[in-house]
Amino acid sequence: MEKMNIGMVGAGFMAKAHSIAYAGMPMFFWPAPAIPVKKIIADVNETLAKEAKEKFAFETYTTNWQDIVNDPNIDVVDICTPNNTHAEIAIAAAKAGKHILCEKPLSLTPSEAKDMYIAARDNKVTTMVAFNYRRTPAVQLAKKYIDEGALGDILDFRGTYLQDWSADPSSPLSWRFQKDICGSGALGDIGTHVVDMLRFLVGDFARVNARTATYIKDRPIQNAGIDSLGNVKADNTTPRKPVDVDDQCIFMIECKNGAFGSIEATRNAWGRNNYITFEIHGTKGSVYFNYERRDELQVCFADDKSDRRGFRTVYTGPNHPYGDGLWPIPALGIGYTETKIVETYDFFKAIAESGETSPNFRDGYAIELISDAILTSARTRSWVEVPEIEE
Ligand code: SOE
Repeated sequence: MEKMNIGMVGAGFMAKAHSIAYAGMPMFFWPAPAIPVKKIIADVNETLAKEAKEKFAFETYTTNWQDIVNDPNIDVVDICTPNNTHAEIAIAAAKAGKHILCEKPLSLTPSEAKDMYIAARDNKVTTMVAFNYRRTPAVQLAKKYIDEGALGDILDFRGTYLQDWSADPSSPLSWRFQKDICGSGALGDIGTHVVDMLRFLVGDFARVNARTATYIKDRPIQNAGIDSLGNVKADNTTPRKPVDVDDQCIFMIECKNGAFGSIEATRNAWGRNNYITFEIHGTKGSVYFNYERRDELQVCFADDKSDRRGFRTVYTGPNHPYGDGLWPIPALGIGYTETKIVETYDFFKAIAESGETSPNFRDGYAIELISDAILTSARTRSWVEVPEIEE
């Protein structure tokens, strides 16, 4: 069976998630489209890189990502670094003929995303952006129902991504709160996950109308290092710096197919953990999904008899998307890891079959255009058209 040599850039939270996925993918999906081989991991912090080599079972490590891109034995470059580094690494990797898995969001700006998309297209490499939540089997089941026409014409939808890990003002000013590193706050970090899911489920966005807010105006400085996601609080002697990104983003959406909806994203919602939800209404039925109950999809079909019509729970398992590879009993428990394993499977399958998968860099570019329109709308307090992709 073909092997695929991986070079990973970044040794933090996403490096762990992706490393587990490389190890687990062949155990769930056999015969695997290829066997991932964890060759090199890079991090600017040598201590982190050295530790990650051991912890995530790579053959070697480096502090220089160019060693990975320039290594002729590397097939795939996996970008697990903060958003401001994605473009330089991805464009160099594409020009070196490497297939690329890049963490979300794709880039800081639509211009960077366009350059990344064109570099990948012109060098004929397969790409994926790690919007993993769409690969939850229950989300794929919703897509199956929609594509089969079981919900009829889609009328409206609403999505949320609510967390509370940065609701405490003593949560540090990590890279996720510095515009020159992250691009935007809740919108880019978590709102784009819901944008990806609802583009996938309902269709392309035509125009948006948004509001953003920054509730916590300054935070304790965090000097580089891994983002502790609010689990490490700074004491009140630590100097503070202003926050220049959104804490909250709420926006309305008109889709090209006429569907109308809204999305809310904030990391300051006390009591909400990883509260990714959507509810979609069609002329023949509705679906509701809550990632915190991710084995379940709530469904209601208009042609149910009137004395028994209502939302009922479908528990995903072997008879549902990816069921041939995942656990053999419904509701045995899909986890975050399984969504990353499915992501890796689809990415490697696309490479092996020299096909395309999604979300790829073209989708990532489209999402950057949507994010930019959202921020413009919030600034101008008006509806803003989402530009077409410039091929
Ligand atoms: C922080 O909000 C975060 O780690 C996001 O960056 C991830 O994309 C999401 O999957 C979990 O929360």
